[in-house]
Amino acid sequence: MHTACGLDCYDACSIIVEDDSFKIKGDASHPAGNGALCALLNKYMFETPRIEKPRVDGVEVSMDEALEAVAKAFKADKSLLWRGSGNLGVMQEVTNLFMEKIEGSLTKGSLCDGAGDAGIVMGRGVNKTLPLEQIEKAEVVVVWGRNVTVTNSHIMPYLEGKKIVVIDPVRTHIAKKADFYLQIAPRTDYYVAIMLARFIFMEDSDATEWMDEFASEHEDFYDFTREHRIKSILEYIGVDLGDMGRMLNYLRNRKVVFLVGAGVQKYSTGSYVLHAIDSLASTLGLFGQEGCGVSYLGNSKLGFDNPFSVMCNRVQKATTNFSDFDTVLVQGGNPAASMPDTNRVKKELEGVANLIYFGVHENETSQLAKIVIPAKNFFEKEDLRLSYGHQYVEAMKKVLDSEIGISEYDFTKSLFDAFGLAGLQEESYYIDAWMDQCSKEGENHVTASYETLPYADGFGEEGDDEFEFIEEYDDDFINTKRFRKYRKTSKNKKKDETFWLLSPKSNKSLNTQFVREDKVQLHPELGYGEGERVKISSEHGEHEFSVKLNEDLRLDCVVITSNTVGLNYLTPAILSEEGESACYQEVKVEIERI
Ligand SMILES: Nc1nc2c(c(=O)[nH]1)N[C@H]1C(S)=C(S)[C@@H](COP(=O)(O)OP(=O)(O)OC[C@H]3O[C@@H](n4cnc5c(=O)[nH]c(N)nc54)[C@H](O)[C@@H]3O)O[C@H]1N2
Ligand SMILES: Nc1nc2c(c(=O)[nH]1)N[C@H]1C(S)=C(S)[C@@H](COP(=O)(O)OP(=O)(O)OC[C@H]3O[C@@H](n4cnc5c(=O)[nH]c(N)nc54)[C@H](O)[C@@H]3O)O[C@H]1N2
Ligand code: SF4
Ligand SMILES: [Mo]
Repeated sequence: MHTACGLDCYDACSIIVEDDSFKIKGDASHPAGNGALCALLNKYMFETPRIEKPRVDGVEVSMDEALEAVAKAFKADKSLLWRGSGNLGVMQEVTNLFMEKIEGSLTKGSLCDGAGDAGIVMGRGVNKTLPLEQIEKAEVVVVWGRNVTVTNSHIMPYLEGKKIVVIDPVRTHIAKKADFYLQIAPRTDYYVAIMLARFIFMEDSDATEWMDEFASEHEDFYDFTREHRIKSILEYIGVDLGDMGRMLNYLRNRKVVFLVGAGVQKYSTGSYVLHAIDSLASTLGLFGQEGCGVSYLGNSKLGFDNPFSVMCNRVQKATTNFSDFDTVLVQGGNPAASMPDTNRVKKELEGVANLIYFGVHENETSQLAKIVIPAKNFFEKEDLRLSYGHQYVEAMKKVLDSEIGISEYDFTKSLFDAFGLAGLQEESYYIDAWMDQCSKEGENHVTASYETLPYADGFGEEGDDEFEFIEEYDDDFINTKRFRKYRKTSKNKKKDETFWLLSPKSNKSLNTQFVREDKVQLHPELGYGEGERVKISSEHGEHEFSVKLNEDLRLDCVVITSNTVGLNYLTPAILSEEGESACYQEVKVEIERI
């Protein structure tokens, strides 16, 4: 039997299940797989204890009693569904249909890729996924703020035999193997892209003919890049002219793919970064060409008619005021740890009369909930999986029977029944509605918007618009007092210094699912010892961590992976300027011995 991994990951692996023994393995024949599953599925997911029994007010009850308590909670005036990304199956959204019927609220915006997505839409009109076959045909792959060996390991076979360039403040595993590595200061990617574009124009390496047809405002863009002073900006990025020259050698007259990750855009200015990278790509004429393009987290639902799209009031996901609601259903998420500004979030969640947690594992949010409903995991229910990393669509088949938990569909059905509502179709109706909109490429299903050469005819919804270059950049953060103080004191003693807080993903967890961590990674030159306990603080909060030395970091950064308990006490409850996205890395922290 076949199914697919439901975890929130670029790869969306196809899985082969041996029927009687329930042994799972990767599907070697699938274009997005190499026969291997990652350690999360081989080990950590199955070692993590499940929530087995429902609870109401801390007391274990039967599923029927728990669902009755849920129905009663939804009789209250104001209710909210806050959905996380614990499972990326499309059936997660079936609960929308109930929220619409009771005129409840949903969320808008993003904890994840929203800022970058907004930047892409500003330039290209729509965010199409770059198909794997174009990555395969590239000569040069620029891995730009994506930690591919951890978060996207099944892309690795596609990088073989290519020139690899890495742009990342951390010397990652792929950076060590790269042909060229730029260890830039965090939050300077916008400038990197603008500088590279400026040099390409200066030396007449730009794709003038392509731009005349598809991006005709290129003269204005060249003028815009010239408003940026070269010397001070290169210093700010932490590179020199030689680095830029070497970088250009990989970009000039080559088939280039940029693999851009979430790392570049966890800032208020995240949309500008993707817009600038896309503008650089246009300067090189990389759209709609074989072996070229910009791959980011694509909009996998583009082109689909979504049976779960509803008209509901929506509140911000990254800065939700939970206490505005009587009843909050948290489904497949862990806002008490994954949202920014944990001090604020916990206080807000404590102010909710009926907090319902619907998930697979215990976490910070289940600990605060009045009602806890165990969910079935993705092996135990029917679903369908799209990917933000590639074009393939997989059926997620039920391959395991379990006494534990309830599926999102059955949960929704029980609420429709309790409220005497009509209009919910059979489960298979919805799965078929998605599958029927896919097309077939050989043996595999691909998304509704799949094209082998996206943007070949042009940009925008209809494909007949031009690319719009970036033409402005506003940055409040570097003008704040805090930042100036940092600049002035950076030559002072270490204890006065502030550090960028980077929070990439870990290979033992999927966000806050599975193995949790308590470490902060520091450069050995900062003078702390392995295992030493330190307090990390920001203007938003503080938390204690244990030191792990890592000489692959820049001296102005600390790293705390996103599965670390207490990380988000340090991060700000702000939204990106475009894209309504969390800005986890818009923060500087201090280190103190304890
Ligand atoms: N094993 C595993 N896989 C996962 C996940 C997981 O938790 N575990 N999570 C999944 C999810 S939800 C997502 S969104 C994706 C995200 O996966 P990625 O796109 O890989 O994002 P991150 O791991 O957050 O960060 C990627 C890289 O950005 C770098 N970085 C940080 N700041 C900057 C910067 O200012 N500029 C540049 N150029 N680089 C910077 C970091 O050092 C890191 O190497 O991964 C998915 N895959
Ligand atoms: N500081 C910092 N914070 C971050 C990030 C960062 O880079 N830095 N990354 C952000 C990103 S990219 C993301 S995507 C968010 C993720 O944040 P969330 O969306 O809150 O995801 P998780 O924390 O992984 O919690 C997922 C929960 O879903 C439950 N679950 C799993 N499968 C199912 C299922 O089938 N049904 C139901 N009902 N529940 C299920 C699990 O029990 C798990 O506890 O975190 C964000 N938080
Ligand atoms: S978490 Fe990602 S790499 Fe691991 S099995 Fe699932 S889809 Fe594949
Ligand atoms: Mo994410």
